[in-house]
Amino acid sequence: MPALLKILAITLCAVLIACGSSSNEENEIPDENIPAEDSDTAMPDENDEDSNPVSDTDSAVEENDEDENSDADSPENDSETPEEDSDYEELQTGGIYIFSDFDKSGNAQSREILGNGGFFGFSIMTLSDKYWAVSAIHESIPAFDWDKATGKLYIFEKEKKIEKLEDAAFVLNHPDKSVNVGFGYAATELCDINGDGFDDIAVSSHLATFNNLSAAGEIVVFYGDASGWKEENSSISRLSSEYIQKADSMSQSLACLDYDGDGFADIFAGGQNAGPELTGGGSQGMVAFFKGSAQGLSEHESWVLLPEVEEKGQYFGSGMIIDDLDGDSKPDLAVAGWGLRELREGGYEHFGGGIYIYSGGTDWQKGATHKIFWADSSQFGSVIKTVEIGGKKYLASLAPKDNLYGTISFFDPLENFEPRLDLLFLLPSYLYSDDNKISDFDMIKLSDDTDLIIAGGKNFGDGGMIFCATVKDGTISEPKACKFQPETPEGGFGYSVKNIGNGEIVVGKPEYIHRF
Ligand SMILES: [Ca+2]
Ligand SMILES: [Ca+2]
Ligand SMILES: [Ca+2]
Repeated sequence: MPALLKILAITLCAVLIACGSSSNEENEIPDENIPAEDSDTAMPDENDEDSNPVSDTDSAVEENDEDENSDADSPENDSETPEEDSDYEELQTGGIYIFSDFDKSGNAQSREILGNGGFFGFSIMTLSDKYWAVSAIHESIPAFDWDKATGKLYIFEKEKKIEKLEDAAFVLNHPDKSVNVGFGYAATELCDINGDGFDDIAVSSHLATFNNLSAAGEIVVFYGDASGWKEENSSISRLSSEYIQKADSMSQSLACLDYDGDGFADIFAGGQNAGPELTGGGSQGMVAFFKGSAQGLSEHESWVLLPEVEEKGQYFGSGMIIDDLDGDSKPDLAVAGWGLRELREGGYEHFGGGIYIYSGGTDWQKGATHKIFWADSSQFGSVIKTVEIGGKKYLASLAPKDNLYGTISFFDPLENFEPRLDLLFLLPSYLYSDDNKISDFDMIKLSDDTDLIIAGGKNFGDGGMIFCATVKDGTISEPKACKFQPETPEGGFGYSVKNIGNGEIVVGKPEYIHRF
């Protein structure tokens, strides 16, 4: 371990946005890595002058930096970091746990992989049948130098037993080495955007600045060739001057599909603060369509999708899925907005968040074919996924402010997206303080008649926790702490949860601080 590595213990919040900036929205933002639309400084607030990572690790991790005027990113400040105990070093490595070999009763083997800083484990995604990926959205070159945090995306092969970071097949950076752009917050599955027969990948940089527009966001596309992906073979796309604004957060959600059928995969990108400026300020959130061609992804959007209700604070585009939900072999689009309003007679009565579904085979620009809403103010749609229960596909959604700790609900595409209320994932109410919220979830098949739901949150317990419930023959068990998790989870364990599609569940602990 190089001797000069700095000790860093900063919350995700402190690093990636100006958390202290106040928002006038009735809802607080569930994802601390998205800028508030009305924030003056949507750019990341570097470092944390007040935290003392060496003397009190726990409180340093818990602590939020409310001080927007901190200039702690200066070299002078960096060198002031106290080394009170020379016997060990602490590094905010981040990390993941990989759980494998699930048996019928829900036991599993585990292995831990530490990152190289920058909140490794923040996002976990599948890219194809062959690849999956983990982002460290604030990793730097060199490592642990927060002034040079370009973010990294680690791409792993599913067939390989991953034991360490160096097992990555590819490691990608922002091609311009732009710092603090949220690189790797999301990525598309592999698809061929320029039609050359090699898979390409679109990666978000939703906090990227364009001109003076901080956190406007941009899409980075890496074009594959016979040797894979590299920064030299990439392009950047962003919203045109018609739409681009500060804090759009464009590309926080991404999906690819050859929508117009010309043989070149196209990209759908969402930004929860994007969209035309409304009377009185703010935007609805927006999804933008970027066209693929032999030259690569178009620089600007061709058209956009907006929600029906013209009100700000709907965060349309905060999440997105393209998948054949209803099994008719045509891809469907699901767009979530965690403040989405429902249009009802007599006014906007409902603003709990929602999901718009655009069915395959219809013109998506004409509007959604189905809309799903949930409890008022529940921030429904904060995370959406497709899952399988008993071999049948469901659309699943997290509502972090529903009940005490959040709920996960399941919707049947073959029944008009009606909820399966009998499968609602709801934690028992007596366990934790009510600032603990589920932040992510996924499912894995244990046997032909049993599936396991796994949901996590970084604030449960002392360092995060994951909870498990089985669904057996259509009946859900009471959720309990998963028995295969570490005895004393640390570092925001459970912040991200992903079934990577090879029989393994990967759980992130992006805030983890390792003691050497
Ligand atoms: Ca290609
Ligand atoms: Ca196309
Ligand atoms: Ca379909």
